[in-house]
Amino acid sequence: MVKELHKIFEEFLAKYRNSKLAVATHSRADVDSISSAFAISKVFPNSIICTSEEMREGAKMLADKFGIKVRDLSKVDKKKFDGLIVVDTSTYTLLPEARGWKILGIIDHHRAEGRDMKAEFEMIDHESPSTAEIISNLLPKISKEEAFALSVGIIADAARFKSARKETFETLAKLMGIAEAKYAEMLVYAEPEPREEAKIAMLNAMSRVKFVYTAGYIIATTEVGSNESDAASLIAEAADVAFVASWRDKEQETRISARARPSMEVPLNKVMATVGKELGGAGGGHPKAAGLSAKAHTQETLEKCIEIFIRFAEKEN
Ligand SMILES: [Mn+2]
Repeated sequence: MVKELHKIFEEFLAKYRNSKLAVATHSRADVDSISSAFAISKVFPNSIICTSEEMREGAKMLADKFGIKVRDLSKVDKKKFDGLIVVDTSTYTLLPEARGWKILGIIDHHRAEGRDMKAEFEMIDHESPSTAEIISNLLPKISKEEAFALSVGIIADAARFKSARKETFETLAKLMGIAEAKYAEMLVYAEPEPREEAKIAMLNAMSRVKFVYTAGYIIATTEVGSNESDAASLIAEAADVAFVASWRDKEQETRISARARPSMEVPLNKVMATVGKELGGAGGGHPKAAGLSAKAHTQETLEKCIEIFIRFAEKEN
């Protein structure tokens, strides 16, 4: 844990503890962002929790379990609040409703590409596999419920510990002690049973996979109507890298979810940032799990992903 973050957090608390705040997750909140918002809202007693778009399954289950009241950020009157705390993102692409809000604090673990939010207090550690891990080490006191929720966030974002570090296990062990819950119980929330439509979307994505073997890597691409990140994770179990496209009619844009095997060395967050920029959108994320939005059709976007990926891969060699 970066020592500096503790100091920033203490100053942040001292200044805004009693302010009227909204704590917001990124859109389509996952368990990392909802558990982070839940824990942070506890230390700011006059805060509410906000999200945008429908939450993911695990996040919904966690919210139900602990009675976490979640409001739609676009329907909250910002004039009635002193400001916003954003958790688990620092880009407007993933939380457009934050525009116009005074952002007082950001707690996030994503890399700098695509970061366009600015806050008075920024607690960002891109070495951390989850925001929940950062927060677990910032909070002076953690209740049983918060410990359970944060554990789930850590388990989910570390992708079954593929991206874990020593601190991840130490933090999780400490939280599990407080939560008094079994790992299997937490896994139900961290990796919820997919719905039928998600299973069908993943199988459809797999049936349409195309792949090329170039620059020393097997690159798979496919298209799907929804669940692109689930499909990308699944396909990247076999291919070195998977780019899964999904067309969004409402936004008239393509979303790409990119995933890589642990041995793949090209930083996907940089690939996504470059492709996003070239196609009028934005991208970012982590080296082995990243995404983008682009103002282009799915095929064109996928072709661009391969082109830029190869450019980066050749630079590595
Ligand atoms: Mn996260």
